[in-house]
Amino acid sequence: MASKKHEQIRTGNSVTALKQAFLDNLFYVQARYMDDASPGDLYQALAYTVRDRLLHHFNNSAKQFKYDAARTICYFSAEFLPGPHLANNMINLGILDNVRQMTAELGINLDTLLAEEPEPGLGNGGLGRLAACYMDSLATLQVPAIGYGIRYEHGIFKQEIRDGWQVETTDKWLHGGNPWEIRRPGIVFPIKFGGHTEQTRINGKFRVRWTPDEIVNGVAYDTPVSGYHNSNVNLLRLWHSEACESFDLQAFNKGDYYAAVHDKIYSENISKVLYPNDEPEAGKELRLRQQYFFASCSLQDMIRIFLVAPDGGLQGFPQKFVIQLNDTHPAISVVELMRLLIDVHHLSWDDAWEVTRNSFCYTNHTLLPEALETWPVHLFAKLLPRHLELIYEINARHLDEVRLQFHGDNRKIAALSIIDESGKYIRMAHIACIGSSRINGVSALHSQLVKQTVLHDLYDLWPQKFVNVTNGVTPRRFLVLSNRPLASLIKERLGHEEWVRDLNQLRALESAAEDGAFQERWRATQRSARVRLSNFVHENFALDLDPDSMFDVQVKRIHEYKRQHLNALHIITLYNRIKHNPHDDTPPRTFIFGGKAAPGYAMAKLMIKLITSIGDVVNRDPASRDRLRVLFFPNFNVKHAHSIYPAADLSEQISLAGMEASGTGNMKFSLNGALTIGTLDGANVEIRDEVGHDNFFLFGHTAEQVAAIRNEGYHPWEFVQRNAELAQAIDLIRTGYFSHGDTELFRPLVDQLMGVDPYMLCADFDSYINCQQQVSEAWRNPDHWARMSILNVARIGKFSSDRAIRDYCENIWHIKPVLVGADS
Ligand code: 26Q
Repeated sequence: MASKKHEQIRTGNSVTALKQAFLDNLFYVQARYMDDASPGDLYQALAYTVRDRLLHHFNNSAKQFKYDAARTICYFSAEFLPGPHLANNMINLGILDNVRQMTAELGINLDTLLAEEPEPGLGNGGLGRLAACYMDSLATLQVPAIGYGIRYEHGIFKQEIRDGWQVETTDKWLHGGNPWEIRRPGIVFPIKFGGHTEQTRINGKFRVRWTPDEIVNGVAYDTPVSGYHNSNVNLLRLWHSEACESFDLQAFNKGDYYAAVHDKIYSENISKVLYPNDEPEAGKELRLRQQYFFASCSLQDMIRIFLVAPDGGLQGFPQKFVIQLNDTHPAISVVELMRLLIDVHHLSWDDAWEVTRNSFCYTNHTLLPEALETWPVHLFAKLLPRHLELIYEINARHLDEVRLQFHGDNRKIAALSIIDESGKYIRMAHIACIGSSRINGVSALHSQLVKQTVLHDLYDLWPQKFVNVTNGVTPRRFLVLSNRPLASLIKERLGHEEWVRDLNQLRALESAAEDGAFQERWRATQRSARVRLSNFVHENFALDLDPDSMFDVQVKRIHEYKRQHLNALHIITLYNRIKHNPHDDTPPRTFIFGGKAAPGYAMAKLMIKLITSIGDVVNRDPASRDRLRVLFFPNFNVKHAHSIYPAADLSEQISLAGMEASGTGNMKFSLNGALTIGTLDGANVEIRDEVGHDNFFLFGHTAEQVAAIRNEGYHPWEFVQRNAELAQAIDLIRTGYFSHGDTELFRPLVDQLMGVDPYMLCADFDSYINCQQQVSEAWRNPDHWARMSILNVARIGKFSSDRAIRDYCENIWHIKPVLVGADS
């Protein structure tokens, strides 16, 4: 270890030490002096400066977890959406103020520099962001954890809006270099694909040998994950696929140089790009390769770590590790662990199964039956022949157990089989459930519905396996980092910052809800966030927003079930009212939408076009332009989320009840003081119970009513006939008012609404519009609104990801914190 004095300069936290370290990094890493450095160089230099301050903690944590033989949670997720690292790490290290001073002294604007950081968009939305919030909380709660996933070279596509349509461009987040990752060339595992299996006998023992026709290497890239104001730094380990040299040498030796190059390119494809969700079947083979690739790398890595310990008999594996499967994307891990234990480490079937069953837990994130993953049997036969054999064996033993319990019930047996009724598909959720000791949904309502619907038969078989863990979000990123003015106001009022680590302490704000002077400051803070966002919008999208209007925001992936088009129908209704009655005095509103549509999801893309087209008319029409503004904010991502949530007054959480598993945006809005208009769906139910029914705008049919209406037969046009405003709004779209007279453009959308309306917009329209009317009435009374807003923040503590992680630790993982000392 370097001398103490050297360390003080290299990693000290005083302004002087930070400045020296920053200038050193600027020169020795970027080879730049201050006067020839670009903003990108300055960003890199600061990122390395901050990273240097994490590295001792990072290594100390690893060492301590090893010595303590600490039980570790391994979070397996095909997606992680951590957002920009720099500001978050500075907050966690407690050096933000000193860094701000240091950069100011050098004449650098820290915010410009922060804006340089590209974000790792290694996820689609909620599920990936949840994984990142959980990594944050695990480190903050000092729980030993490894996040395992894929280092996609291209994350979620970048969204541009051209002529009102979504256009996708490739994300190049690694282009300028990634200062947060550490490549580990020594941590590399071979991953096999294809080929055939043979049964052999070795020393009289029955063995299976899998001879692949392709091998790819997985190389580890490590990113430190810091905890808030402590010395624990956990590990996010992402796998990069590379060609396996010995394999392309075979081709090379045959003199086939081009075949070798082809193999290289082909192997490196695996971690090339993240798949958007809601994609149709096509191109799925690569997706299965990705899933197996990261599952196998991660399990081999865990076994390596486990076997380093002297008494590491693999039967003890579940005492050291617990694996959480983030949806079914990593579910192949169940089969892969069986293969590694039996074929490579020679455990008996029963021992291997005992280890496997006790190692895994599974989180379900969806109720949509079409979103449950299945893979064609023939694809498995081609890509993972050994796994197919193991699946048949696991299934045979499983069905024997089922037969005993549901004696003679053939429907049950068919429903519980890993192989679907046609015999052609493998059901990944079945594998996940059979291989796991606990299965959880992500909100109280969702966990209930999981048991009643998608996993009903599995619940009947093992009711004790099913639990709920309501999702949560990290207050570090979604309040402290992104809404400093509000965080400061809270700190001032409460006289401490303990709430950052213990969000229930926000309860103490309740007494401030009635305090007129405090309400005034609260409102000023919220207005300042609207001003900041308006400035950004003015500069970037050449649109002027009125920061004194109500900011009504819906940001999330674009999907029919999330019903952005219901929001659009409301805007049209307000517009029609203004057109019919110029004296209409509805308070001015700014409607902000954001979110990506899957590239292959035509209806979602048309919804974007509808919103931008409504904006084109409403923002231009002199009758409406001072009262209604519509913005589609392009490329909604974590970075943009930082400035959008704080500026929101109203949070739109309007999915059809029974469709949204939890939602996490709903929590982020409320944490920033927005009021919610929402259905009884996902975690909305619990948010409303926590913040108080009077402080939440509820509308719409319940999940139970939705099911009943479906049963009786739903006829959307009956609702249209009964509601003149709905008929008018739909008619305006249909007759081309928003499409320059083109009556074809939005036809698919209109036909869907009038014909099937699978997400029951027509049934909920009336209740939604009435509820929006109440929102407008409440907005007229600023004191009343501020009071509700303060109470929302005061009572949102439950939705911290710290609480969620505590739930997992206590009820599912049985893991305790391990405190890493500052100088250990
Ligand atoms: C599957 C197969 C092939 C390609 C892509 C996918 C895929 C990828 C991502 C399927 C689904 C996802 C992501 C799902 C997701 O984000 N679900 C959300 O999870 C949140 C966290 O629990 C919940 O709050 C949301 O309600 C839920 O929609």
